[in-house]
Amino acid sequence: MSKPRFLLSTLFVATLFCGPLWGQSSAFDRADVNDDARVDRDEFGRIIIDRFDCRDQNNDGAWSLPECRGPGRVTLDAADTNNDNTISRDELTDWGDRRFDSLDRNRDGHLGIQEYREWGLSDM
Ligand SMILES: [Ca+2]
Ligand SMILES: [Ca+2]
Ligand SMILES: [Ca+2]
Repeated sequence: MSKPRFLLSTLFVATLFCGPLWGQSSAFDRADVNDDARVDRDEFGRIIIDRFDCRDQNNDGAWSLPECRGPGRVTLDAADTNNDNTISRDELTDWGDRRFDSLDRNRDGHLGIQEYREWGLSDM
């Protein structure tokens, strides 16, 4: 494989797993694993953990400050409950639970596309 093609393929795979390249409905479709047109708590949690694994570049099981760049800073402030300036997997899971509850405005235990759209990965 030529170098430009290799770089393009790498970019594609990284985007596929680490961030949205397509519109919100595609992001919603990817989150909605069982295709029931809504995102439940487990599906939401899976997205959160996928993001965690992608961002944990040194594989130490936590997000440190450099790994929380950009919008991730918002998550750091909200999720770092023990104030050690890193986010553990458990802290992120707990934050995801709270975030799910705040997004689920009609309290039906699912995120519809409108509710999910409000999130849009903007705080991770
Ligand atoms: Ca679903
Ligand atoms: Ca922490
Ligand atoms: Ca809902």
